[in-house]
Amino acid sequence: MKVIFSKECLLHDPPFEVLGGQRVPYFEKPERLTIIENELRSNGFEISEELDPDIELKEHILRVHSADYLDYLETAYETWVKQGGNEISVLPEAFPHVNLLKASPNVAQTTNAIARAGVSSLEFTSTVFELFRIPHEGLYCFDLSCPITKDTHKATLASLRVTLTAAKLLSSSALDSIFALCRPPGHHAMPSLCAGYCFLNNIAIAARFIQHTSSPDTTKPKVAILDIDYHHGNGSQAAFYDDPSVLYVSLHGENDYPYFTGFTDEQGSGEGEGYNFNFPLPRGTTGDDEYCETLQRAVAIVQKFEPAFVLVSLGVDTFIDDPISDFKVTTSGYLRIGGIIASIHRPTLFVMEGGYALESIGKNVSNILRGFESK
Ligand code: OKP
Ligand code: ZN
Repeated sequence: MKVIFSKECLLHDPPFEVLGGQRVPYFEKPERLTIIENELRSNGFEISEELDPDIELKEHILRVHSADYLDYLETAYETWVKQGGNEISVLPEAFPHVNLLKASPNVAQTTNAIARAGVSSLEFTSTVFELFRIPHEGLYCFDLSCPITKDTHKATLASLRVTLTAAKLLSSSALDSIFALCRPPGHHAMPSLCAGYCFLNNIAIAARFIQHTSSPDTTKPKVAILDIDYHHGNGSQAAFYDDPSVLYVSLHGENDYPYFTGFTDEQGSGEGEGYNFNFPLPRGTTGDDEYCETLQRAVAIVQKFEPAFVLVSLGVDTFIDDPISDFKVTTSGYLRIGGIIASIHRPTLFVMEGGYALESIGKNVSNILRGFESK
């Protein structure tokens, strides 16, 4: 399987995040990628750092994200520093909660740069921000895991270019599969929100990219997203919630981050009803057998959909020793998982998402890909 990678993905390197009420070293580290890269190399995978320069990223990003959010990601660091913020990173400390705004519409008039509240009633959005020169950060973020450093924007674009280069190769040649080895990850990112280490939703943008760049005389290809990261991909779910041409199926830890999404009764809306499937699994007890059993059911749903392409949100934070997750999947379990995904028999794009156990992340990812290939 060919692997696409870029060193620019390593540029995003915030020193800390706030987790469990504490300041802790950032879990989503650049080393994650270099460890995987080295392991894949020593397993004989071909790794290409040649990215496609012709893909107009912005055009494709705008199919999933809003223009003002994109503008925010591009300028947030600069604006923050200019207004006296620290030079480490942009990190909000107050969020324009809808109930706060309902009670006091005047919060939109704050000009206090230190409060860093990023306030607006949701109807006003960015126009008012520009008018009053109000800091944006709280508006475009829903947790404390997404510090924006000097190079974050550059890294997020590299991450996306890796993904779209891989998507283009898969959809334009006769490849069975390809792996986008990228970070920051994407599946939590919403149209106008970063969170869960995610800024741009790589896999959602790739799904739209494939649909929009396929030959005009064929019908729009159906795409299935299979999300095997430990966390529910709220952003990917939201991007296609009312769209029957993109199926979203996720296995994830029950009652864990992002906490407010991922329940079984989220099944899609309007025309998209019946094209969204969530499989929350119990924390603490879900091991190889339980996981693979549910994955078989998820795969059966994907097969019935008959997608032209399968896009896999590849997280290995389901691993037994993952520091922020609660499943018990083992290193050899990933060989089985790869094999089950291969049984769909469709061209498959793997996109890197989570996985934080540095000692095993390389082997775990390589086992999924090897399991897929040997099936
Ligand atoms: C990103 B990905 C859990 C706190 C979680 C953010 C986790 C983001 C995971 N106790 N904080 O899906 O791997
Ligand atoms: Zn995850």
